[in-house]
Amino acid sequence: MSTPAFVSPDTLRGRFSRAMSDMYKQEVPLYGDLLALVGEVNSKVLAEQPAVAASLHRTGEIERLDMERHGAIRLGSAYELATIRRLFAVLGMQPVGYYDLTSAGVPVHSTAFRAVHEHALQTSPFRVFTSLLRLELIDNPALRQRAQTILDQRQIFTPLALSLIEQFEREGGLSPADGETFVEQALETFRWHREATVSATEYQALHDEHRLIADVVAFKGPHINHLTPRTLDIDQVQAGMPGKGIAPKAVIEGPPTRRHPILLRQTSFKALQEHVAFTDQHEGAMGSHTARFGEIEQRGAALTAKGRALYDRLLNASRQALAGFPAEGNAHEYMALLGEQFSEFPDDLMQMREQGLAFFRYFVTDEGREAGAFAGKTRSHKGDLQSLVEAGHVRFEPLVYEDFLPVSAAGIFQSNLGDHAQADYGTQSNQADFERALGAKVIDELGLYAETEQRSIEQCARELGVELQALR
Ligand code: OOG
Ligand code: NI
Repeated sequence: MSTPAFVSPDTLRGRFSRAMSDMYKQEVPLYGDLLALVGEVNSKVLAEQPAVAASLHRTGEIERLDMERHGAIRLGSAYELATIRRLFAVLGMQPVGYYDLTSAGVPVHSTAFRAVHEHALQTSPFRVFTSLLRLELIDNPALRQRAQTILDQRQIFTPLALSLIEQFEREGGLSPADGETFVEQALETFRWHREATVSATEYQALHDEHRLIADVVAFKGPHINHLTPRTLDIDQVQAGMPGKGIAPKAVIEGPPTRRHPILLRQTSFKALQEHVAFTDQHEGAMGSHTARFGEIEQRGAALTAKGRALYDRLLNASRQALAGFPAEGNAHEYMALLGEQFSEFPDDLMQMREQGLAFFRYFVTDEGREAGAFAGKTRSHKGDLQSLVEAGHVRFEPLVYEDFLPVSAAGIFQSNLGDHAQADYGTQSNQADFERALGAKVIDELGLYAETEQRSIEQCARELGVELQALR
């Protein structure tokens, strides 16, 4: 018997990402306008900054730029989280990282589903920030029980999606036709439903507890709440948004503007007021709910544990120096404080590399290739990466950050929930609970970056016919 030809999960992820974008464009037309603005700014940056363009060409990132986007969903139960993990596995996406948002007053904890290998990321870098509501943080027992009952009764996956997940797990893959069906069926989970699962009064009770609780519990499914394209210059997009009728939040989350971007900078525009029908309402008597918003991001270098510790320290210092949360009134002051603090973070790739602050990918240069061909066997001594870099035989490019930032995520949540939505849940981080609900451990993102970096060094060693020691 011949083995059936399975469609690659990477191909399916690319299709799913496109289908999601098409659906969201129809649901939220402003998203289409935002994509157009991001496209304009990206073309301008590529035309005006040849060094940026050259670096993106060398790493191959240029090919994924237009496909690049992340979405976010909020789930209500362990069943939903564990099943979404299985659903995303069909699309080659694994849970990476643990984010605790409770310390920022949002009763969820989260992970990011994404591809983990650089080749897979190159085919489709689609990611989904996935949060699980922590019902145990609702202190009104009757309301908590009611929310639990509602969530236990809903089924956010179609029967066909569930059976195709089982088939994928049983047989190790899906045929191209089944893959096509799977993409269509999986999309249904993320669709917006105007019909709520609760009455207007129940909605209000949930909403009064926390707006986010209403968003998760009162609806038929975990509607995708934003889809974020990647820009090469977030300051330009932020400045261009009002001209397109889009009102951005006051401050850009993450590090300040730099010559060599690090981690992730994000901004968003306010959630839309949507018409919804509660169970005790009929057409014509609609309620409203704010769920969905728009966001853009600029991605920079992935930082090592040391670089990340420096980032966290400088960010905390900036926020502490600012009395209160960054908002409309103190946006200017906050950006200035951020700029001052971050002058301590070297904005030079050579220094970032030498100080072990960021991850890089290494590539053999044309010179290196020529020298290698001439030198033949004589180079087969234990080479040292640093001397190859200094000789110009190997060059390095920063490895792009593929993940999220908890403080930024909290800022995005807050700006869309309204500034009054903060609650004090203390710090009750519980990764073990999250992983129990997920039915798996989350992958440590730093390990993934180190592996990609190491593979690029091994590739250089092979091409040059030398041995190179591992960096870390
Ligand atoms: C997720 C907010 C976090 C990001 O990019 O950090 C996020 C949500 O609002 O559900 O998407
Ligand atoms: Ni986001």
